[in-house]
Amino acid sequence: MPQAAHSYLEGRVRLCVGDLTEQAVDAIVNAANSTLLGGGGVDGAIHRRGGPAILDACRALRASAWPNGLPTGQVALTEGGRLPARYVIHAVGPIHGRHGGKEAALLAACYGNALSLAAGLVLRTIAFPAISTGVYGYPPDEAAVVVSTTLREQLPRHAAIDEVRLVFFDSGQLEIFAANQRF
Ligand code: AR6
Repeated sequence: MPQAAHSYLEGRVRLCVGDLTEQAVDAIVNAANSTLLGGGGVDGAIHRRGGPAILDACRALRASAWPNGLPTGQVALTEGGRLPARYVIHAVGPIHGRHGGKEAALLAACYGNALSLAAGLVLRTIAFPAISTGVYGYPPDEAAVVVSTTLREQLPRHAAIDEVRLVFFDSGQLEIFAANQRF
């Protein structure tokens, strides 16, 4: 379980080290790419563990709502397949250095849009990976500022959400977040 020292906003935000795909929450957020058709990192892990139903649902989204792919900063919902989580919220994070200075706003949009989608479905627990801080190269200390500020500003609007869990792959990443957060 996360330690008390790593909980913020009256316990509504908790940090933990672990595998996102093992989180038994209402929804986990995927650090996807705009194709929605899978990739490496946390995206690959979600599709492996969740099974083909998630990819089928992503293909259906491409055939309907997002024929040209999901734009950066936007989110889309699928079922969770065989994951412990009921839903996956696919979010496309910014590639660091590729959005002409709009990277922070786009990263904030991923978190904000995922929260809004979850709240609209009356979901109570949602777990995020550190979007964009892997293959997409977003510096984790800068991401911590953006993510914590976004949650601090937006979580009060979503009273139904009990817990936002920020899941880090290793304790070093969690400590960078904790040292740079602005809750
Ligand atoms: N559980 C928790 N965190 C994880 C896990 C896991 N199972 N696996 C990786 N991480 P990344 P991005 C951490 O690269 O930077 C994919 O190919 C990882 O250590 O998964 O947003 C997509 O298809 C890092 O801190 O996502 C896109 O093309 C964080 O998750 C692209 O990568 C995010 O790393 C997206 O890149």
